[in-house]
Amino acid sequence: MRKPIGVLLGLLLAGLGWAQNQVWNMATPYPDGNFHTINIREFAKEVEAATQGRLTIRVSSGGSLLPHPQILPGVRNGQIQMGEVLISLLANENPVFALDSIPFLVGSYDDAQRLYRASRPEIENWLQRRGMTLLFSVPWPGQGLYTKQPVNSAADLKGIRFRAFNPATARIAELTGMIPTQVEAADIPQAFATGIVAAMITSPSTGVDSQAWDFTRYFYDLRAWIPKNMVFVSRRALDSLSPADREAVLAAARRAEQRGWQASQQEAASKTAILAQRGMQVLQPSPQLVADLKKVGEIMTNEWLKRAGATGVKIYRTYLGR
Ligand code: PCA
Repeated sequence: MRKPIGVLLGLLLAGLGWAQNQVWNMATPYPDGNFHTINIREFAKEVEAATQGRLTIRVSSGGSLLPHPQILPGVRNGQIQMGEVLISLLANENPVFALDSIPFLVGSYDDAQRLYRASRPEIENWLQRRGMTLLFSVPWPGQGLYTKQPVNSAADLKGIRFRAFNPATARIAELTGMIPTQVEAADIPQAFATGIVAAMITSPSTGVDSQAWDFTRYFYDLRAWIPKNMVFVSRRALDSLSPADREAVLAAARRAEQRGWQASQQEAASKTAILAQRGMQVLQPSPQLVADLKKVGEIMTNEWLKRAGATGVKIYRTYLGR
């Protein structure tokens, strides 16, 4: 008795174009213990519960499913259904993606939230035009400087081999006379161990993930910018859900975004404390170092404005409130 009903229901759903139990493969470049990944797994759990198992999201962390630069193309071409990337990794695709990685453009989470609100429509449109939907975006804690030697000004950085993670960090290195090499978060310990790099600017979270105390001694708490990740899905995959299940995914995404912004702010303090516990010198940057890096930020803002185009400038103005 039961089986024919199940078959009929299946045919009915198939006729409506809604697939039944689905599995989405989701790739993130960041490791399991990271707060972004923990948040995403919570999102996946909520989705599975809300859809009563009709949708399972299988999260692969640490770039194990696809390397970071392949994650967005992978979702776009249907190889996987969902992904997370650092938004500013895509800076060369659209100027809006570079905005959250300009040094000292934002000075707080409130600023970062306003910048996100101003840029979100363009980020969404960009993804939509390529067959993808933005689910949520969560910031990293403010970015600080990790070095082996004390650094009191940009002059002290000259000639140092520097770990870059996007075009903006490569540009910061150039403007301060450092030598940048792009290194994914998962490869940081090895890059330091083999001498490819000797300094980096990243969050306390990534410092703890990579056990920065093994290869650097100083952490300067610059909070120089607040970059964001975004989690997105293939629109085709999203559209294959029933309207109710689709709404369940979007509602869980809204909760994940809120949870993530809160977790990020807590991380900033808790992970900085771990750096100190592990023996790193956690220091306030000198006024000279801050002034030097603010100058770098001004140069980068001007460079950005030159290539931002009308949409970019509008977003920037909206953020500034003028
Ligand atoms: N962690 C990532 C991006 C920004 C951050 O805080 C990384 O270092 O690759």
